[in-house]
Order: sequence, then structure tokens, then C-alpha cells
Amino acid sequence: MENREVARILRETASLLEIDGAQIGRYRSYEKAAELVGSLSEPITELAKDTQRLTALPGIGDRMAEHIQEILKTGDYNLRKKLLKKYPHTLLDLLTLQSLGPKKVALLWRTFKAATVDDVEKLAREEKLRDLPGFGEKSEQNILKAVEVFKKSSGRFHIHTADETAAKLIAYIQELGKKVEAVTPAGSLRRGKETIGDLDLLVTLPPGRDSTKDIDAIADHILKYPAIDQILARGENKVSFRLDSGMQVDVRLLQKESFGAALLYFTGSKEHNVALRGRANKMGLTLNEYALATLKGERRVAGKTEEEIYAKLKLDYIPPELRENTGEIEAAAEHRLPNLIRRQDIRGDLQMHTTASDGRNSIEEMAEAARELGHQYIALTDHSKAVTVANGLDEKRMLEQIKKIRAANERGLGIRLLAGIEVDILKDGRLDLDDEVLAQLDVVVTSVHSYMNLDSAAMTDRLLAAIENPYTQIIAHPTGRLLLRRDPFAYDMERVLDAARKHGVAMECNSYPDRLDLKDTYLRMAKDRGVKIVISTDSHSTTNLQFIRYGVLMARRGWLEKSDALNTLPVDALLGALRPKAGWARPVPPATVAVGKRGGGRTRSAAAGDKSH
Ligand code: DGT
Ligand code: CA
Ligand code: CA
Ligand code: ZN
Repeated sequence: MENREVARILRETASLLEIDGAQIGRYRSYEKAAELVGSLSEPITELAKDTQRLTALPGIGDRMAEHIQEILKTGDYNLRKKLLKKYPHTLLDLLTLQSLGPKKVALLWRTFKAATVDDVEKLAREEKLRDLPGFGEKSEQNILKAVEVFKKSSGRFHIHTADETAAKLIAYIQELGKKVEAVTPAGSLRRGKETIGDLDLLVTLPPGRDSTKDIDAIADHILKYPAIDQILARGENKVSFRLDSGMQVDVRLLQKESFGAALLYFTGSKEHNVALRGRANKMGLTLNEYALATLKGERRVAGKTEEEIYAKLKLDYIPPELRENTGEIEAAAEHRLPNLIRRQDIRGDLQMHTTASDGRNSIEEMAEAARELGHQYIALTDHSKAVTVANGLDEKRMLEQIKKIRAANERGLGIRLLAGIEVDILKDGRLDLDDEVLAQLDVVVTSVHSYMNLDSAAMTDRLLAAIENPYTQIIAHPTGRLLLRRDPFAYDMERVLDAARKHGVAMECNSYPDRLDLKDTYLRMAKDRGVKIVISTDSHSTTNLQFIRYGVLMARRGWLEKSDALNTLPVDALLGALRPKAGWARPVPPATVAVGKRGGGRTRSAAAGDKSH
């Protein structure tokens, strides 16, 4: 079992216990265990072989260790099963609605026997929720919004989930050894789309081992994959099934000769394919999943590789991330496709959290993991005080944290550590820490974590104010969306990007798989306006640092080149390219207090001095 599955069972148990009215200590212990298991880098199956190692984890006592072992042994958990006899399974869906926690779900169940998203939607529409304790007209509206997001997203998966599922399935299929030539992911996963509907895999057969009998044997093996919940179809060259996680998989079995044509076809997007077929037809050719051929199909022109098909269509090779029919075919015809940014171009990561706020690892642990990933520098950017749930830093703790970061940097960890902050943009656009403190930092990342439902005009003003603040260098997760869970903030992106360009503020491409924010189309919009991008992970543990590749994928989908992202630069060039500290001068204090204790001038020169070494 995967850590994530164990974590899910623990989390669901916690929620069901809370619905059931259990004591807070009881369900919290399951929640904490779920969080912990979800963030472990080592497989829990390994760790749990030794009970003492399990109980050595923070917050895991003897009882919880037994529970975890039961889950690993039986694939489920007895208490969860018992609770699900008492409450319908669909209550767990209700819990995924952004505005409903277990307490409210329990109340809806007790009062109306509301068990499904549809039940709750109906009650909200009929205005029956507003009079319940803890609800109001506003919560009815929020619930309706959340229902909409739920309906749009159900059946889709975050990209890292699809990626990991694909990797395991591919490894399993490859157990067949020489009977298969290659297993290649296609579809939206290959294009790097932000969420994935179903998984498309291509299995190529080696020449001479592609008889019907060979194909049958491969299909038999695939359909014995242990995580299959239900087989949906078995055709001559295709099998489809649904996994226990609910994810659907389409596997195509094909001849090596057609690999390029099939890969092109099943990578999509559909819109890109339609446009390519149109182009082929105009050239007197026909393109399908088997080959590019002359119109009547009498002669194959290409099919073995994608490269040769694009070449025969008189197009430069189009990377999968661009295949959305948004101008890439025209650009390929005119040899003006971008030279897309690559993972290895990234030299550092400018957003991550440590134990100082809500991260799981220390400064040193983050530094070491980042160095192992090949980064040359990182910025440690804990939360500021407004984010109380994340134990955000006030001025005093921030200054201590700066000292700690500088001291760790002095010790020489083989990676440059930059003192940073993810400072909150307050409701009115002000930043959540004093200028004196912000002036001492190397990197100031700003972001919104509260009052997310402001109307578009107010939210636009709020972001414009933050951008005009001379300390803001990077806006993190600019639209605040949580994929499959929460819609982006409403605001005027064009005005915000224009202001960012004017003030030299960079926008973040947040790589965390449930954010991916800015999204591809906004990244492209930013690039077109000359706004620089910083690709960061927003890591809350060392294991999150590798998410950088999803940010890079999103950046590629946004047509970004190496020069569009600031963290492709060496550290000194990066610091020089961020909004300059020279421009950070605050109004000079009146002469009478110019040399006073708060001496803004002094702080400023100290900060400038900092940058020069
Ligand atoms: P998804 O699964 O919703 O995340 O998105 P895709 O792009 O993976 O879509 P999917 O799985 O339905 O199909 C995979 C690719 O196969 C798709 O990108 C293009 C190709 N394809 C599938 N069905 C059709 C079709 O009816 N017509 C054309 N032209 N292409 C198709
Ligand atoms: Ca798909
Ligand atoms: Ca599919
Ligand atoms: Zn944040």
C-alpha cells in the first residue's frame, strides 16, 4: 500500500469519528497520523516492519502503530468500516466540499439526513440551511460555489497522483521483460496538463513478437494488475480498466512501426490532432493513429516516430506541452517555436517553509535535500504572523529566523541560503510585517491567504497595492486556486500583470501539484507582457522539493524559455534581477528623527551592504 492510501484511510477515520461526535483528542490523533504518513519519504510498508521505528515517529503511540499495521495487513481499517455502516459513504464526498467540515456535515446529516452533494445543493437552493446554527445566507452561497467546483472536478486527478500511478503500472507491465518493447505514457499526462482525467498508456511490441497470441498474453498480464477494481473493456488492441483509486486507464497495444503515429494520436490534444489532420489533408495526405499516408491510403509516408511525421507535414517538432492548438502549429510552420525551459535550467527554489512556521523540516534539512536535487540556492520563506494557523512569524521571530538562516549559510552547507519570507498581503493590500524587517531580507515573497472572496474590483486593488509596495519582489500563488477544490480569486489579471511589469515584480509559477499557479495561459500572458516568472515549489517538507518538475511542465505549457524564469540565473544574477533593493528607499524621515532609533536610512544601507557580498 502507498503512504497516500494509508493516510487517506486514517484521515477518513478521523472525519467519521468527528461526525460521530468523538472527543477531539481521539480524532485529532488520527488526523495527525494521516498528515505524518502522507509526508513520509520512506514507504510506510517498510517502516512498519519494525514497530519501534513506527512508534519513534512523532505522535505515533503503541495504539496508533497497531492501527497502521492493521491497515497495512488488511488493506482497510475496522473502525472505519464500522463507522461506514453507521453513516453513508457519500458523507466523505461532502467533506471534500471546500466550505463543509465534519461538524457541519454531521449537523446536516442529523437534521435533514442529507448524505450526498446533490442533497446539500438542493437544501442550499431551497434556502433551508441559513437558519441552522453556524450557517447563514453567505454559507449557502459558499456551499453552492463549492458544489459547482466539485461537479466540475469529480473524476479528475492531480498530476503527481497520475504520474505516480503511471510509474507503478509501467514498472508492472515491464515485468514482462522482452515481450514488450516499451511502455509510454500519452494523453494529458504527457502534455503536462494540470489535472488528468484518465491515464493513456502505449505498449509497443517488439518485431516478431506481435502475433495475436503475444498480444493476448500481454493483455492477460496487464489485467492481473493487483490494483484493478474493475475491467471496463478488452478489445483486440486495447484494454481499459478502473483502479481502486477510481482512476481509469486505457492501454493500447501496438506495432513498433506505428509507434509515432499512435503516440501523436493518443497524446492529443484532440484539438491539436484535428488541426494536424486538416493540414495533412491540404497536403494530399491522411493522418490517423497508424500512419501518415497518401489520401487513399495506398502509400505510407511516415509513422514510426513523431519527429518524422511533423517533418513530413513541414513542421518543426512540437513538444507535447504545446499541443493545444493555441498557435503552436503556425509557429512550427514558421520556425518560431520557443526553445522551452527545461528542468535542468533551474538553479534554485525561492519558496519553502521550515519548522519555524508550518513546514516539517529544519533549515538544514531543507538545504541538504535541495543541494541533493542539484539546486545552487534556496530561499527559506516561512509564513508571517497573519497566518496564525501556520504559526506565522512576527517581527521578533522573523529577525531570529534571519539570524538562523545567515548562521546556517555561514557554516557552508554547499548551497547558498537566502533569508526570505512569504509575507501576507492583508485585506487592504498592506504587508503583514514592518518595513524595517522586510528591508533585511534577501527575498520577499508576498501572497494572499485571507479574505479570498473579495469581489474582483477589491481584489484587483488589493494586489495592485501589494505590487506598489516597494518591498514586494515576487507574488506567490497569485490566483490562490486549489485544483479540484477551490476556484481562483476573481481579479483583473491584465491590470495586475501590467503593474507587475511596471514595478519589476515577478510572478510565481507555484509547482505544488494542487496549486500550479500561475496556470499555463496566465504564464504565457505574463511572458508576452515581459513579466518575469519564478518557478518555486512552496515545499512544506523535503519530499516536496521534487515538485519543481511540475512547475517546469506548467512553465513549458506557458511557452516559457529559460530567460523568462529568474531562478535559472546564478545566485548573484538572480539577486540583481529581483526588484532592486536600491528602489526600496522609503520616504526619508523628517530631519529631527533621521538619526533616531528606528533609523530607516540605516536599515536600508545595511540591506544594501548585504547584497554586495
Ligand atoms: P484527459 O484524459 O481528460 O485528461 O485528457 P486526454 O487529452 O488524455 O484525453 P483522452 O484520454 O480522452 O484521449 C487521449 C488522447 O487520444 C486525446 O488527447 C486525443 C486522442 N483522442 C481520443 N479520442 C479521440 C477522438 O475521438 N478524436 C480524436 N481526434 N482524438 C481522440
Ligand atoms: Ca487521458
Ligand atoms: Ca483515455
Ligand atoms: Zn502560501
